[in-house]
Amino acid sequence: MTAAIERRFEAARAVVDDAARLALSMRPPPGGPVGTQKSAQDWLTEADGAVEAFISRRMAALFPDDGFQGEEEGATRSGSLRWVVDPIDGTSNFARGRNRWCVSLGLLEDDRPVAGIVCAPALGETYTGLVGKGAFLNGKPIKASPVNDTRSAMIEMGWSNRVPKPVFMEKIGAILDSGAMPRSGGSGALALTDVACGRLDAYIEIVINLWDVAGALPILAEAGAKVSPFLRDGGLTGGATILAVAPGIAEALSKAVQIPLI
Ligand code: LIP
Repeated sequence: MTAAIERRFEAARAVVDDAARLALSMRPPPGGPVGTQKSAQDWLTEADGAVEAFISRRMAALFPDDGFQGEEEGATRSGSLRWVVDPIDGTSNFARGRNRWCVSLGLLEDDRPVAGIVCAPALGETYTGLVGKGAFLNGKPIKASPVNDTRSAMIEMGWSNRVPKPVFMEKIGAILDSGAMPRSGGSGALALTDVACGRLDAYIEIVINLWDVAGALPILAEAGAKVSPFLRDGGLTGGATILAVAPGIAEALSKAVQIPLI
């Protein structure tokens, strides 16, 4: 791990903390959804744009030569070191005043994830990961769960209008047939970090985007989770499938849901 990346990681933690505080101050009160739909059930709030612009400004001031890509504005700067942000992951929850959402920021070096920060201020939790330096939740080391039987596993499956219903139903059916307990929480980034700390034993999403996962990928790797080759399979340039799973059930689940891990 280079000093340049470690310096960026430390600086980014402060930026994400401030961005998360801004997001929390803009969160709608509990109640019906406040925001607009970019497409069916794909929500957008004022905070998504405001938080992304905030992070972009701060990272540009700190590291003007770095690249920057966000969910809302796309790739606005290029560089061999590139920041990839989801300003509010779990916007459908955020829009209703729920707690399950986060600010997710990942650093890629030549398209390889090297550092990640996922901050859920309404939950009082921040996940961090730096390649070669471990994965942490609020500063405490984390690792994927020791579960080795899908019949005692808890598995989350992400939903979006990007996935045809028959495909979604087929995968949920395979999860149930494996004897696992299903979940769906509305934030891919928080589901992936839940796998990293063993609160979940696996997460599957058929079509998810780089900004949803860039922060969590280094955290998963450092926590010993097995992850399908999302970046190789098109995730660098568009939506792709992800399976992140505890090592003890990786082979069985990969076979059951037909998502290769290599
Ligand atoms: C969400 C992801 C979730 C997916 C949703 C959406 P957003 O991101 O976290 O996994 O199922 O469709 O993409 O829109 O809240 O940033």
